[in-house]
Parts: sequence; C-alpha cells; structure tokens
Amino acid sequence: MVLIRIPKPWQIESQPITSETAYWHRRRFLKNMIGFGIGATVFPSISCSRSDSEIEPDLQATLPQGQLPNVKRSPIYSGQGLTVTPEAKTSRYNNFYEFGGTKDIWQAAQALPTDPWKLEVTGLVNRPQTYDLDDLTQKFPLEERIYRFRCVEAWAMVVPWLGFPMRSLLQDVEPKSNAKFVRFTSYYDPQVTPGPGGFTDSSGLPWPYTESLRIDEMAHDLAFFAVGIYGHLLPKQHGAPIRMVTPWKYGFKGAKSIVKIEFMNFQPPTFWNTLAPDEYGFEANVNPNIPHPRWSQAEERLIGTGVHPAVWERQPTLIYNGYPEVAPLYGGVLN
Ligand SMILES: Nc1nc2c(c(=O)[nH]1)N[C@H]1C(S)=C(S)[C@@H](COP(=O)(O)O)O[C@H]1N2
Ligand SMILES: [Mo]
Repeated sequence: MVLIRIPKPWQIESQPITSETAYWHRRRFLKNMIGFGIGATVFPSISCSRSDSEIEPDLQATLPQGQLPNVKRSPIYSGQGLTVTPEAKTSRYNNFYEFGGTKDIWQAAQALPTDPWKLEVTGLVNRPQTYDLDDLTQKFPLEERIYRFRCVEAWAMVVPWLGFPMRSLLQDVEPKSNAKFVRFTSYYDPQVTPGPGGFTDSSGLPWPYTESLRIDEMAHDLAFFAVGIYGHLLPKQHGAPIRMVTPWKYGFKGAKSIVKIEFMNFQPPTFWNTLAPDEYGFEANVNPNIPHPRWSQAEERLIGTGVHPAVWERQPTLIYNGYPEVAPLYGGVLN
C-alpha cells in the first residue's frame, strides 16, 4: 500500500503569523522567561527539547484513525490569520469532569463507551429523532471550521473542528413555536464516570453534565456540533462521538458526549451554573471587560506555547471571543 501524505486543510491554511505579531510574541516570551526566573542562557537547551507537535505513541493510540470523507471547508471559518494549536497539545489538556478534576484525563476518558451510541432529540419538536453513530457522520453534510476556543479559566486554543451547524439539526426536528430553550445532556453512568472525587466521592455534583442555549443562539450560523477534529473522528477526551461548539461562549457551555437534546419552554438549570451561579453565568459570552470573581478575563494564555503554563504566550481576550457577528443576539452590545 502506498501512503501519500496530503497536507491537512488546517496545515495549508495556518498562515505564518505576521512579523508584528511574531515580534509581540517574542517580546512577551522573553518577558515571561525572565518572570519565570530563567534567562536567555537556557534557550539552547529548550530548542533541543521535544518538538511542539510530537505525539507520543500512548497519546496517538487515543486518536481515531482514518480521515472523515466528504468534508468541505467552511468558506468563512477557514482559520484565516489563526495559527492552529498542535493536536499534541489539545488532545492531552482537557476538561472532562466525568473522568477527573485535572487537565490530565486523556487516558481515563478512554473508558467512555461510544459504540453503539444513541442521541435522543425530544421535547417541543414536531419530529422527535433518535440518531445513531452513523447518522451523526452521514445524515448532515459535514464541514471543517477552524474556531478560536476560550475556557473560562483564561486558557485558549485554535481548533479545526469537523461537524455540522446546529441549524441542520433544527431543520430536521422542527422545534415547535413554544420552544424557547434547548438542553444538552452528556453521557453519565456512575459505574463508568468516576467524577473529580473518584468513584467513592462524586456525589453532590449535579450530574449528569447539562448545558443549555436559547433557541435563537442555537440557530446562529456559528453554533456547531463537532463529530471530529484535526481531520478524524473526535477522540474520547474531546467528547466523542458528538459535542457542542459555541465559540463565542466560554468552553464550559460546550457539553461533550451528548446523549440527549431536549427542546423546552423554560430555562433549565445547568451543571456549572447550579454549582456556582456567580462564577458561571448562564449566558457565558466571552467578554474581556467582565472579570471572573476570582481572576481577570482581559488576557488569555495559548496552551502549549511554552515549556510550562506560566510561560505560555498571552494575548488580549476579544469580545465574543472574536466573533462580534453574534452581537445582534444580545441587543447589539459590543462591549
Ligand atoms: N460533559 C462535559 N462537557 C464538558 C466539560 C465537562 O467537564 N464535562 N468541560 C467543559 C469545559 S470547562 C471546557 S473548557 C471544554 C474543554 O474541551 P476540550 O477538553 O475538548 O478542550 O469542555 C467542556 N465540556
Ligand atoms: Mo472550561
């Protein structure tokens, strides 16, 4: 068998950063290095360390093989001007509380059983549906969208998702006119998902993980269901086989491994908002001017851009995470 290496779309698309930006990052890097207590003399040893995009075999084994066929690239969200974060970084730095309270859950998440999978769509819809695994990748036209991603914890990345706009699902199930909100429920089984405290001590949390959007937010072109990433199916640590992606909102709004979608006429309670309503608002739009009660949101750190989170590159947070086209959903407010 002859293997031909075709450059992946995001590899072609990732533009070299402008010299201005490079300068800024470089300055920032030097400043951080000094702040971290190491001077320029350590540069040679750092440049000899592992390459940024190297994926070790254990991690590689968690990444599904085979490219998804029939994926077209989004003409709008093609990553213009963005540098995609290497998969070696994003696939081993995750939030998935069902499998633990640290970022290091990529191995534990392999316990998630994804085949068979059923996604039930129910509630105030004219055509309730249950999708299986094949439906998720074959029923709706797939596209690749390169989006910024911003966690409420002030780390950020740029990711090439594969999936379909939430709007496609809306057209399939036809919400009734009295449907105002939609609730997304993640997989949960206390025999499989230990939670952050381990199997013996994860009671008291409002499982299963749920999130919710207003119907008009769900209908916005940006709102997306991802079934893949970096050209292949989603690995379990990223929320296989289907997760939400709402790039103008903080990452916790994007429920992983969805088993149920319900259309309803009231705003449902959600996981993080129930735990700490003053820290995790329902709307959760990215906004540099509204600090989290425990930290500023004015800047974000790009994951994996340094040897230690303390020296990751910083950049200013953008309103709606750089997607001001959603402002009309919120009365046109741009600050
Ligand atoms: N079911 C579920 N979904 C979840 C989470 C979670 O703990 N459980 N964490 C959220 C948070 S806080 C973030 S930042 C993103 C992280 O996505 P990633 O690990 O794929 O980067 O997933 C979100 N979706
Ligand atoms: Mo997050």
